[in-house]
Amino acid sequence: MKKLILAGFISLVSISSTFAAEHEVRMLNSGKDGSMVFEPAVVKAKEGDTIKFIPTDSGHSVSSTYVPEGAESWESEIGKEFTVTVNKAGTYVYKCAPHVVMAMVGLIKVGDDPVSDKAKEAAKELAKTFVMNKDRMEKYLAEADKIDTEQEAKQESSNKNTAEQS
Ligand SMILES: [Cu+2]
Repeated sequence: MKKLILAGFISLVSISSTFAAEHEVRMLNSGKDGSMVFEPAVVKAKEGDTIKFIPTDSGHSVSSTYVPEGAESWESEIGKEFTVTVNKAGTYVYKCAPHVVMAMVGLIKVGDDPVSDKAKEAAKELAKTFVMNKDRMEKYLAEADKIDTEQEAKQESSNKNTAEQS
């Protein structure tokens, strides 16, 4: 019996680790947040997930400006599709090199921890170089934090439901 439980546990673990998700982010001249945007600009991911940047419009690139400790920074070629695997938990900040002054930036939040002060600082430092859409980074940071709140609320209500049922 013990062996059976252990086998079940191992298969569960391996199933969950094979479910790495791929998130798609489009690079656009015009999107919901205005001109020169990554869409979605805020991605919530798990460790091991991949983020695929799609050059829907030409002339864009994606390069990291802040990555969590131990993670690799990246820089794509302009106009090319680019995929990055996020292996470390934390928040990744990135920009489109040609359009960073227009606030063409994005965030990837990996794991359930809130955005770290270090990442926030780096994001705000980058935002100082914006000459247009100056409030965009604040909006994105707020959105990254909001994702947590929503998930916690969902978690809490499902815990409550379970408690009520038992
Ligand atoms: Cu761009």
